[in-house]
Amino acid sequence: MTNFNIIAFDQVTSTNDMAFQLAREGKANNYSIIIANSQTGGRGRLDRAWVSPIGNLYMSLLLQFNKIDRITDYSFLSALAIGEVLNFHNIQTQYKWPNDIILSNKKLAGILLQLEKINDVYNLVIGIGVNLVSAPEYATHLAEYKISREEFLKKFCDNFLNLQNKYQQFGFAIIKENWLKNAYKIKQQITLSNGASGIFEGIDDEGNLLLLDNKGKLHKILAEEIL
Ligand code: BT5
Repeated sequence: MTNFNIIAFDQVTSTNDMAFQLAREGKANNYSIIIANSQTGGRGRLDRAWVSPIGNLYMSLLLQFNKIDRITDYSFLSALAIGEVLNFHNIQTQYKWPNDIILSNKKLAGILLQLEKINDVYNLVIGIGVNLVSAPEYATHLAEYKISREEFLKKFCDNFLNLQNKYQQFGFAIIKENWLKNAYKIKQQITLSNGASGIFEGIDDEGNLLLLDNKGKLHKILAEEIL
């Protein structure tokens, strides 16, 4: 049985930064989880800020590998682990490509993967923010459901291990299949941050978005946002 080692802080700049710092110091290792009550420099992708007041969940799960490819598989796997916690509470969310969790068309949670090689070991940090009690006005939260941070974290860890077992046995296909069942705007018209628009057909075996343009041509999108 894998033991998650939870290391808790009151306030940090970012739990992802703290995870790397502790990994460098040998104080965090495989399956360590850094949590904090609040973050002063919470981050999203492309250095965007993650609003991080007290009360929500800010966590970073550290995984260590001797060799790693297919890092982004873990982004989809983590999204499923979050989605399944919410399903358990009868909350139906959707997965927005590449890494958001959406509730009633608004962002509820985000995932930030970062990788750093330290002494020949690949340290993958999966940073997760879930709005348990509050959110910026353009986003949404779970306050009415009264889910504690501890409860959420415990369920997340169970789900993560389950999914990771399946992933190790069956590969990305099993993750992809489940992710697609709940994908936000799937088979609908979407516009991307690069201005391209078309039908969101699905994702490929690398997790790239497949966009069908109005001339019937399928485009593989590696890194844009759905607007
Ligand atoms: C993400 O980035 O969605 C990844 C967020 C990961 C946050 C966690 S918290 C624990 C760990 N430590 C960190 O420092 N980070 C991770 P992205 O897809 O780039 O989305 C960022 C955008 O989401 C921002 O530009 C805002 O528009 C929006 N946003 C910021 N704070 C939010 C919040 N609390 N809830 C919902 N949306 C938010």
